[in-house]
Amino acid sequence: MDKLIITAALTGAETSKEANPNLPVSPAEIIESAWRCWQAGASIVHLHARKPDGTSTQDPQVFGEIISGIRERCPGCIVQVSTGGAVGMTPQERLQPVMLKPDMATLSTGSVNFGNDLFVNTMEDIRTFAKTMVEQGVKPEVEVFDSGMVQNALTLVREGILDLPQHFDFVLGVPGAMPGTPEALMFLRNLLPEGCTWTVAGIGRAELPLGAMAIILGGHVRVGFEDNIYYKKGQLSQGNEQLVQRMVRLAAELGRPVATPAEAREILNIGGE
Ligand code: KMH
Ligand code: ZN
Repeated sequence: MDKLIITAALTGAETSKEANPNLPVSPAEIIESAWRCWQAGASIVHLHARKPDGTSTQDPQVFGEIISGIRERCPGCIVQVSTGGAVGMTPQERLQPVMLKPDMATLSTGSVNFGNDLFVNTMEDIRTFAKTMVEQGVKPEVEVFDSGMVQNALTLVREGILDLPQHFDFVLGVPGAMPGTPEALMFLRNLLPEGCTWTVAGIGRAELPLGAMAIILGGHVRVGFEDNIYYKKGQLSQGNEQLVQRMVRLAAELGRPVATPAEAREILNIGGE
């Protein structure tokens, strides 16, 4: 079994400081949170950016500031930008941070209800996103909110746009998408072709149990305020690093070593440092 890759999803697009005052929002706060998570054992940071008023942005200048700060303070850490952005953004807007050549970028391979909103990804847009990532040398993380998204990713493989093995992230527990249950995780994992890697992002209270399952099953784990702002019921997390530290402890208890960023690069076949 590979060593465990922990991703810290630091900010997201939907969470607010009103919900958890410890949410990192400004570039300086995001860089500091990335450093703490990297120190705690995260090898990937998944990034969203915000405007000074707290609303979501895909502005490459803001992403550029965050990425260069993280590269300086967390050498080797794998930088993954969101191309999901926030619901309602145009595809062109969402794709912008890929041009900064981060190590990775998310690639949502389908459309889904997202609470009261719709998260729209047409096949044409998915192809454009995937081709752009390949052209820029950016490794995709295929974001799966619903099972058809695995099928769409495999369509891209058949079309020769993506190759195998790919790396997947199962985001489970978004209202309107697949639930944060063990059955949903097993179902999705069993759809993947041999050799593909996967991580799980359990939303809210699903974060901890699905993380534990992934540790046991040989998958990887994503934690952080994008997915969950609580440490436990009724208790807000003091920082993203607290959620990373818990996964590190759990992995130690379950006998699964945690990957360094260099080891994570090897597992995911990402060059450079
Ligand atoms: N904010 C969601 C609508 C991603 O980062 O690529 C999409 C999202 C996925 O967060
Ligand atoms: Zn995201």
